[in-house]
Amino acid sequence: MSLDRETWFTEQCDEGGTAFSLKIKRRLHSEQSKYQKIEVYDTERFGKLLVIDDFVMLSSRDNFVYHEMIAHPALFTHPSPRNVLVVGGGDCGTLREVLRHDTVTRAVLVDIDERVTRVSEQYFPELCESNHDPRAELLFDDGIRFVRQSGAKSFDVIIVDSTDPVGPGEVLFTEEFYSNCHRILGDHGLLVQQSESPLYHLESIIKPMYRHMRAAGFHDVRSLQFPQPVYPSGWWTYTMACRDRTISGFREASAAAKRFETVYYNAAVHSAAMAMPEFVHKALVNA
Ligand code: AG3
Repeated sequence: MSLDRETWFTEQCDEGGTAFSLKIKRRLHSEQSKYQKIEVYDTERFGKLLVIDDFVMLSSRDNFVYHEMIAHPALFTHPSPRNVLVVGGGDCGTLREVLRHDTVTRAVLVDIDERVTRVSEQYFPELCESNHDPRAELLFDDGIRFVRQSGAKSFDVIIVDSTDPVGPGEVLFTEEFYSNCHRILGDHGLLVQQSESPLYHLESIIKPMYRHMRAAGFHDVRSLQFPQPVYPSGWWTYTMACRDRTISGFREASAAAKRFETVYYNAAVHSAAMAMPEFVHKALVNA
């Protein structure tokens, strides 16, 4: 059965030999920015959909999983996160979650493409609701250069909320980038990056990421897994690296007593997300 192009948006995934479609009402926005093609669709059941270069970035309906899981596990693992850097994440959903932590005194977001933020302000205002928080700084610049030029030990947590490792996001998956991240992280500093599907990208992306992070000097690397219905395979990971010590747990009591609302994240989900399925564990233990 072929899907009518008028009523369905489809993302094809070559690595999986799969495609995922959402029934759409109409396309609300389309532009070619200086860096990429940005589109917004109104879907039948998933709210609005942000698409960059034909890849699904987020939907109104399920982005809470992605954004809560990229921010809270790292922020509840660091003993006292104050200065946080978000690289990419121009839709600002990650920044909003970071700013829920009252230990955070400064959150810098550096995305190369200002148009992603402007489009998100228009179509996903809920994700941008903390952009005017006095602790937030939005910079539209090259994240690689920003990290290269930042001073030693200037951040406690770095969150890389990138696209797939193709196009402008590719350089964010390299050892050189991780070395600079390592240098600008303070004591017990953590780097966390979206690391694609455990089912499709274990060998091609997650394993090399472990190698590059370790080669860059990170002492320990661990992945977390969670469902993400709109991404290829519906199953996704983040990979977290600690600058100078083993990631053995998190501030569980603080997470359990968190003073902000979440939809997906809680202390039990955090513990569960750290548990590695057998095939993932085997692949990564000696990566
Ligand atoms: N970041 C994109 C994650 C990768 C999606 N990949 C895909 N659809 N093939 C999302 C940014 C959300 N802040």
